[in-house]
Amino acid sequence: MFDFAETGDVWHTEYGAKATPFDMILDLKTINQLDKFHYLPRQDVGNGTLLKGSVCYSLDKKHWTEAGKFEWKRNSDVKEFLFKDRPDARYIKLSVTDGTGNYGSGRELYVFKVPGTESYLPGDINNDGKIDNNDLTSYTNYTGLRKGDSDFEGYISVGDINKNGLIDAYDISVVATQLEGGIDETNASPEVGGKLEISTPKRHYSKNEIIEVRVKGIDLKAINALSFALPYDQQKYEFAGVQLIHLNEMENLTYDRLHSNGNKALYPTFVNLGNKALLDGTTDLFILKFKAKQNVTFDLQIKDEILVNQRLDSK
Ligand SMILES: [Ca+2]
Ligand SMILES: [Ca+2]
Repeated sequence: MFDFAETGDVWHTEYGAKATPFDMILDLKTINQLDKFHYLPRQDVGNGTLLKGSVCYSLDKKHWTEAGKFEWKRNSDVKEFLFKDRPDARYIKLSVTDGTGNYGSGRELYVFKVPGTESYLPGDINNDGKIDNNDLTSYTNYTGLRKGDSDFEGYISVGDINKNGLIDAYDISVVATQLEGGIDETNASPEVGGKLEISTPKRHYSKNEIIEVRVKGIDLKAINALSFALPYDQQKYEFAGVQLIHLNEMENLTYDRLHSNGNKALYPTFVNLGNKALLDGTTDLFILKFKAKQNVTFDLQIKDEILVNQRLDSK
């Protein structure tokens, strides 16, 4: 169990320490359509033989869905757990409430995907079985693409890893955190916090004036990537560029997108590739420039803001 050795060894929780209740999380490394798993107890069904608990699954290790409970007899028979709904998942969690002697143990745990289905690597948007710069390039072109856009359905929607109907800094971070040597997850801060604010020096602008929209981070904590949407009326505004102020080495993936329904939105998007300095504290980040196409009262508002840390926690 948990060492990828096929057979011949035994996993056991720490001796002399009451383990139950405890959670075991299996990372399948790819997304699979789950069929069932087999739990092989110790031959002697000694301490730690799993007896009772529940099973959950997840795509992102944060949002869990319960698949059911198990209650197994204490014998050496192979125990089978069926995923009735055959869900797609990367993570499986066994929440063990009862194990022999209050321990956990086992020989093997085999997970079966639905026969004939393909494993899918999160972020592998060009579907070549690996994560590299080609996936980043694809994501760069899809930044801000939404459910409802004509090219969203199909394989791009699979790239919407946090399933919010939008290709955003979270989805891109899944790839970006694996590039340039990746990040050291053990050192990555568990924090993620703060918010973004926009402001302009004044409210009313005449035709052809440049509107400078200052984007400020407030109380940022360990931010490794950020994005938001700024929907705008193209009769009134024309996007004219970004001036960077304080984004360290973040990659600028900002996209000025025309949606299939004719609406426009700017998607300011900044993502660290690999292990780079994080954004912390309260600071001006960048300035978005728009040209007023007529006399306007500035009325744009941030939507779909997402701040992501290196461990892919987001808010
Ligand atoms: Ca790929
Ligand atoms: Ca998304």
